Amino acid sequence: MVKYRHSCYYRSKIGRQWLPSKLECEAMGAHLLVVTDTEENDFIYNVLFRDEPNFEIFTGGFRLMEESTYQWITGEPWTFANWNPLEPSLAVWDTGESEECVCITGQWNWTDIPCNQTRMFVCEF
Ligand SMILES: [Ca+2]
Repeated sequence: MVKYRHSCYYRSKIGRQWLPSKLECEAMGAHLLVVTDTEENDFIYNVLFRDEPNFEIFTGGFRLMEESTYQWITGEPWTFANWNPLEPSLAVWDTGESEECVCITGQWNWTDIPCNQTRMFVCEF
């Protein structure tokens, strides 16, 4: 658990699909990571995953299948994003499988991926 500004952050020990990740955070009284500004985004890279440049984690960013815009599970405004220039793609490029969950990657940017993929995740308190 790491404290930063007004929140504490918990790194999962194992990877899960997005929905079980969300539920595990909620069971702890937390929510999946919500990144609301560049300082918090930098904290994730510079502190939480400083020694793991290839990390990939689920966040609390998602979209409804019928919509093309993303939102945070907490309902906080979507005021900041750090998408890869080619993202969000909304679908897997070759299979067309829908992508509805936001993943932060070690390439210093975000991508959307299918929610049924397995990733580590961060809970925010
Ligand atoms: Ca994508």
